[in-house]
Amino acid sequence: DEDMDFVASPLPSISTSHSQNRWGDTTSYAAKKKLQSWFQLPNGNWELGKLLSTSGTESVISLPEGKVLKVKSESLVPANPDILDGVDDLMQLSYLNEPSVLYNLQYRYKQNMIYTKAGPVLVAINPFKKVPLYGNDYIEAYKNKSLESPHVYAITDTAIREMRRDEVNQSIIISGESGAGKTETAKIAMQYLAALGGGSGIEYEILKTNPILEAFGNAKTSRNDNSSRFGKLIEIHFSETGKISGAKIQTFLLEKSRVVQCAEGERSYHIFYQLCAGAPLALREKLDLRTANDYKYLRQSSCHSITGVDDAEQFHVVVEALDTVHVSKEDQESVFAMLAAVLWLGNVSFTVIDNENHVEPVADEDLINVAKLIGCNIEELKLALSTRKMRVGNDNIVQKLTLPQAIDTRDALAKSIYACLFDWLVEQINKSLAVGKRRTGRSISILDIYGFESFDRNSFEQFCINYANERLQQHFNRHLFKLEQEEYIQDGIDWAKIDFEDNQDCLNLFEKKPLGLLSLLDEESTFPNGTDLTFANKLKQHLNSNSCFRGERDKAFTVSHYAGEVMYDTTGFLEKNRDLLHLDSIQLLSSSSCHLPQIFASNMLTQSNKPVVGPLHKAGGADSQKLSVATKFKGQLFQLMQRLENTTPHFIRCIKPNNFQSPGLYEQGLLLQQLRCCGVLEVVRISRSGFPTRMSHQKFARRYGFLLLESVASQDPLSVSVAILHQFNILPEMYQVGYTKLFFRTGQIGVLEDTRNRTLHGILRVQSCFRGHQA
Ligand code: AOV
Ligand code: MG
Repeated sequence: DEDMDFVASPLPSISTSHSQNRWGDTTSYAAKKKLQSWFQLPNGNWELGKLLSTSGTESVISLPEGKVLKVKSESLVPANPDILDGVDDLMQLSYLNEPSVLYNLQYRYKQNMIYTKAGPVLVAINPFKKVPLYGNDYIEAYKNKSLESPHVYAITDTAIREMRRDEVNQSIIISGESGAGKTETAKIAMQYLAALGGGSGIEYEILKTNPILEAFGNAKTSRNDNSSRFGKLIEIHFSETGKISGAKIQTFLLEKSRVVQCAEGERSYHIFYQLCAGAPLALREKLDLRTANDYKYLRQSSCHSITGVDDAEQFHVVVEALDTVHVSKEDQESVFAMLAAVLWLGNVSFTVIDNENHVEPVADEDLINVAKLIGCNIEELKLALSTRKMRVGNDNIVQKLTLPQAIDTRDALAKSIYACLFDWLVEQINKSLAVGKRRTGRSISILDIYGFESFDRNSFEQFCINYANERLQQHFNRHLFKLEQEEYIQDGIDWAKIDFEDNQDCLNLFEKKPLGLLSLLDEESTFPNGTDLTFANKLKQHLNSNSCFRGERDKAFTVSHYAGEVMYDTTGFLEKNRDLLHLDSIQLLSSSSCHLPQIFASNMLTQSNKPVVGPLHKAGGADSQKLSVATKFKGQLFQLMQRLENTTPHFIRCIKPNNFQSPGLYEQGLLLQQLRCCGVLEVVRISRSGFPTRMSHQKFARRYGFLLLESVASQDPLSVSVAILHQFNILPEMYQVGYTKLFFRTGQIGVLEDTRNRTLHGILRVQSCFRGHQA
């Protein structure tokens, strides 16, 4: 007897067949036969099974392919009633278990509904294909609220509304692993804001910053064909009339090592390939441009093109965008000359000139081109690349460089030219977007940083990127736990604040002084004799007792990040952290007859990042004033967090359904891992210990009122609701009555829903009998 089965079931689940019935489709309830629950297959995937019988500890279930299994009852996880299939907020699920969350997201994803709310958070699952959810019609629909399903537009609209209503600056904080869709999401949010208009075309300018910054700051990695290699905060300002009055972009730590080295299958920055492929003839001749394959820096990886991307065409998009943000044609040409200089610099080779292995650059076409493009004297360039002036006591001496030293010097120069160029471009963009006079001081900021990364080999760059993500994760946790608990308090229910597990331990591992990763790195960077190996050993010596740290063989160590373990190889850590550019190189740039190198040189000199003059390769001595890269980055992140703290945050969690950038492939395990570690399930977890199901008094009374056996004296929704609760013996600890809503613990609404379904089922049966008699 099915009904007996139901009563005997240890599972409170009441849903039956996994049919396609939708909300309110009461007729199909009659078709239901078996109870449903989730069963985990050996491969880790969850499958919806029909519970055939259960006897205490053992249950028999049938899986979709007709397989029947005897399983431990405790291995089954209750599934939600079908009425909750594809709900647009995970908070509406009665059972917030992992398979139910996964199923709900997948259910939606299959129908191109890539956005789902997880309480206050918007979850966005990367579709890896064009989905028909964007454009002016959609923007209009969200603006006039004729569409309200979860969307980046909806969250951006909320931000605008709250900015106006509360007169508080807002932020849209986008996070997720590399390739999850953060940058695309940020652009979608910008699109919505731009639709508010501004006047004098400022909104177009803002949109055009994207192709520029992506060309210069994004590259193909093994994770993402268009991976951001810098962090970005764009602050969009509004006038009293709610129009855009300007914007300001702040960037964080560009991965400059990519300019001189890149892994097989990856690319350097897009702009290099775009320039090589798309420069018009006159420019090609002027810069002596060749193809990407003619440049050593680009040739290190055999990958020079990206499927579906036309670099030549992109070049024109970038030029147009530069025009839009008022970078003059003359400046544009200087920009391209700097790019070409970097490329030619990579081709400069050296010959040994004495028996001490000292070298000097080969005076060939490569070197001549570099000198020409930088606008400096060839002899001075040669000297800058092969010698170093040093001060010993009161004497100036000149030291010759060995091959590795000369190569480092050359690469350091290429990296700094590129990094300076990037910063300079951002500065030009900011000048063009400068906030007008009619601003209110109110703004909406959109944060898009590089996502959490774990490659086969992880270096200093991943170390910094993952540290940034760790900081952002903390911000996310704090706010979500706070918000969640505030809702209870606002609605006046009894609520003992709960503590939550956070990633503070991992942050401490990084930030603690003097024995944290960053401090130890800095300390070792300032030791003249410090090497990557001594650094790794020092970490092992001091941090091995830390639960987030594990020393590894050779020069490696592992950190347990919120998003998973990452093993870092310390090779190059000290050098990248010191990030030296010797005075000789800066002097070379300042001797240039060109405009940009001069600006770069003076920026390098005035930055807090003071260059170090000798000792040779023992740079960063005790007298150095230079801030290390890691310390500077940490400072930037602290500042960023402070700025965000002064805003009302709106969180978007991007999730990638597979590691192949492939549409339609939904890997449950990968999704689950991201949901777990990115904190979405964390939000779900708090909800579990709280009251995840909420329903307004009205809705509750409407939905279940007809089940009342005795009439209620007062028909107001609250009285009806309370009567229902009593009739069904919902235990007092299982719910709370708020001012406007009823709050239920997990699973409670399922009991009511079941009775409702069975009652409707009964009514239908009676009706069909009745009709049968009539026929
Ligand atoms: P990311 O910013 O999160 O990675 P992207 O925003 O660059 O990831 O997204 C990666 C790719 O996924 C894009 O190039 C698109 O092909 C696709 N994609 C993402 N969102 C959408 C969408 N809404 N519609 C269609 N395609 C999309 V990184 O920058 O690597 O952390 O450092
Ligand atoms: Mg990105």
